[in-house]
Amino acid sequence: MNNPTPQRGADPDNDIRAYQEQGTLKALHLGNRGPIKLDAMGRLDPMILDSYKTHGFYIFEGLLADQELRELEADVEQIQQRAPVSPKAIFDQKGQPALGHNLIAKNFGWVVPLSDPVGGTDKNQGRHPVKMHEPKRPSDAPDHVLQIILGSLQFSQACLRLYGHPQLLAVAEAINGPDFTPFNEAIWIKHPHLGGSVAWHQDGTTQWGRPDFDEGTHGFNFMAQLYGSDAENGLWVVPGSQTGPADIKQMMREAGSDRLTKAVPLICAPGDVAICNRQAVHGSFANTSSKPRVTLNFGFHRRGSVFGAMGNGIHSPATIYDADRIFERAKMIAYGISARSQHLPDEQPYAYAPLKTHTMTWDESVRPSIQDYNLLDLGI
Ligand SMILES: O=C(O)CCC(=O)C(=O)O
Repeated sequence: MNNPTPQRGADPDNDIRAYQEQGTLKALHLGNRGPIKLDAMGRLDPMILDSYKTHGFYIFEGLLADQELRELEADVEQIQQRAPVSPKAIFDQKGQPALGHNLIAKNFGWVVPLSDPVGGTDKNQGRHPVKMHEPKRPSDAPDHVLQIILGSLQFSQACLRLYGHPQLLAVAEAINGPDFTPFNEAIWIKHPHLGGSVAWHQDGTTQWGRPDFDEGTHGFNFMAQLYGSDAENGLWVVPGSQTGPADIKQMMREAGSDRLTKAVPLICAPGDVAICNRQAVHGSFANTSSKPRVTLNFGFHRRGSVFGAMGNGIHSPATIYDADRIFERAKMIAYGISARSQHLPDEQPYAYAPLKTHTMTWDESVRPSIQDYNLLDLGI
């Protein structure tokens, strides 16, 4: 059968509202949300881990303090001001050399307003098999809007400090083991009335066939919410779909449109941090609402999933990941911890086992060495 094209009913506005309301209710009844709970040894409450394993995502409510949120917001604002003015530009809106103009990696991703740039194409190893509905753009919409900023730790001290968050790193340890490794980092921006969609997909592309495959093989992402997220502007996830490869085309046929029947939105307040299994089917619709969404993504893997694996070529050039490569990339964890502990000296820093015999202190003299650090992202 051909790819299903997104259909909308006779009264599309009513239909979408009903889908959003039902999805929101379902999401709030899953029981996979609440404050983070760690014991005196810094171990995550096993009930949280179970809930995450069952649903493929979990929301830590109210995790980020107001001050940290304000610092993140200021940095994200600054990055956007200093970003190239358009996809091929090398200057920012003030005519200054844009952030990243001197880097090898292409860190700024753009989208035609309200469009779906990847669904139904072979981009990203063809992992987005179906096209999303593309609402009509406002007549005054720009040609492109910024959708994603990669390698964000080199552009923002607040993001680097968030990366070293002791409670979040304890969660990474609980999910992936104490020798967990980085994946990548990204800032997702969904501009009000303009933000494009991210077609339904499962992130993992390379490890589905391994003999020891399980629901955690392709790791997970933290998704920290700057302004919150809801059914209109947020990411949607199909709970429980992380256990194996999903037939997304079939799911879409069953739904009769791009509104997958079992999907639910991430309902988050500012400062909530979700964890989302990279194998879970997820995606987001074009943001026709008046609410911005900014999500700070940073992901982690099990060492056993990346060591010796061939990279997927999506996040960095494809190569086999050996111990040196993992060590080099993992230095960002140590720098994050160090930057954070200088900024928040009263907080107990996380002890990252793989680098415990190395002293890696963050200071400005280190900055040149982290330029283009994301060329070493560990994509699988
Ligand atoms: O936040 C979004 O809208 C998309 C995020 C996503 O697809 C991902 O992290 O893989």
